[in-house]
Amino acid sequence: MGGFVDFTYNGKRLEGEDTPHTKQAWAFNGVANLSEKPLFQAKSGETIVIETVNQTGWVHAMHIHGHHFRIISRGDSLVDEGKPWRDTFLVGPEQTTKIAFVADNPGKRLYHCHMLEHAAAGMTTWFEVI
Ligand SMILES: [Cu+2]
Repeated sequence: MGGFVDFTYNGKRLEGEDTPHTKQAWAFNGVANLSEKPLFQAKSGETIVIETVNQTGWVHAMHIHGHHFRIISRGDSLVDEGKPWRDTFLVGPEQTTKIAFVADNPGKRLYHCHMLEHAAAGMTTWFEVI
């Protein structure tokens, strides 16, 4: 939804005309919905920084399962928003936000947009803490 870019869904590269059939319109790093491999793997206790670059014209409510995080920057600004632990953050159109957390809850965890129509349409990925 940021202008058509190539992305894959279920291991297949989608063309623009595939969208009505697959109902996939969003992607993380070029992959719509759950990929076979995790977005990343972390060792338990490892500090993780996720930089989310929103290359769309929409606001998204990014949500992580199994962990709480702090927002460490939005755009070029370091932030301290006073509510240090979160499980969801808003990322604005064309905005970059960095979050950090300690991956201390082993398992397979979702990272997705909490606007559930976006999540169902591709904006869902996962990571693994081992
Ligand atoms: Cu969204």
